[in-house]
Amino acid sequence: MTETLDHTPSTAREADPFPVKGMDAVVFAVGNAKQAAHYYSTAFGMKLVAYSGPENGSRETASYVLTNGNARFVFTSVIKATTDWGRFLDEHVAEHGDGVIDLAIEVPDARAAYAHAVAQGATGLVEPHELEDEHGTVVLAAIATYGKTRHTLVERSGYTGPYLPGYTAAAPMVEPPAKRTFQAIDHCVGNVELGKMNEWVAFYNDVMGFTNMKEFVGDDIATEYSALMSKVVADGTKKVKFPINEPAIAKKKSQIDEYLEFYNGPGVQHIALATNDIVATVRAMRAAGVEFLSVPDAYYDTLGEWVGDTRVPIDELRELKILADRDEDGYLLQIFTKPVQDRPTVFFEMIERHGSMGFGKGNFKALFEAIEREQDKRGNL
Ligand code: TYF
Ligand code: FE
Repeated sequence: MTETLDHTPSTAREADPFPVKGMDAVVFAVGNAKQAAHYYSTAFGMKLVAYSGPENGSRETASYVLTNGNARFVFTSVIKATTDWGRFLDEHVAEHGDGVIDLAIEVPDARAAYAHAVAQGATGLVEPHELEDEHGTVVLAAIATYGKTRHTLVERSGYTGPYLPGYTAAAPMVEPPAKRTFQAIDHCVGNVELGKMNEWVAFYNDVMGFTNMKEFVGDDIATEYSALMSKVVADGTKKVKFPINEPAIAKKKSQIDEYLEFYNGPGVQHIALATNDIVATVRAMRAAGVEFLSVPDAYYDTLGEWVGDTRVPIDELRELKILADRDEDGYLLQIFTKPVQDRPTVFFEMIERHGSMGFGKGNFKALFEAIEREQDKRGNL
């Protein structure tokens, strides 16, 4: 037997098998992308930057691209389905209501990322291919994740267009707010069926080399009040963070079961948006009509005792119903919207981090009780 020496430099040997640059976009399939774009402009303070539709060569779908800092959302609707893609979108909206179809990830090398993912067992949905226009070339590929959700792998390599080839720059729908409401996607949460959480955690471990973050909601806490189990996977730089929830058996129907029932399967539950002034953000969003979950006043009576000093006085947190949590690394402020469509499915979180890399574990009890009060209002007992 001959011995093979490994001449690979140690840096390359230890290199991340699936390097990522960050979230590229959250893509929603909706019934009316024009109105969704308006809501995310006026209520979430985002800015329309690009458009694709019949006016610029896309006769089947209309897509609106909105940004806020590094965060990018795309809203797509079918105009008239003529291909499998249009029929997929039509069916998606009929079955799931408005929802997320794609958590697109920017990668330095889409071909390598796709090859690695598929070799590690991912289902390939779109083979790597180039798209080109006068602004440059991008490489796209896509793999499947939970439910009908996908991860498009986007290699931008210097592309200078407003989004992707096929899109043209668009003027904002309304004057964007003077003060930015948020600047990045902090994490994207998936709900999967009972017993599937660990499979999906293993998927991200194997396919993307993501590692488990320390915060998780285990059996003990689940059965007591949360009726869910949750684990968080993240890339090595912690720029892309994906918590995965599954329902747990409890006295009442789990909030995750409610989602799975009304979404008709697994999918994206919430998107957390990072802000550096949650007070201003929540004031602006409330003024624009966004509804947030409320915790009882009693939460604030004891908050100072365990959270200590935060940038925002407790009275202001109390007024706006913002939650706070602290761990060994620092603290965070967070708040959750009610579902943003009639189905009790997708919602948003606004989060202001000061050192803490957690997800608000100290708030799970108060938060989950607030969610249960909303479930009760919907007749869910
Ligand atoms: O992303 C998280 O883990 C936190 C907490 O249904 C959370 O935002 C977890 C589950 C849930 C709502 C919030
Ligand atoms: Fe969250």
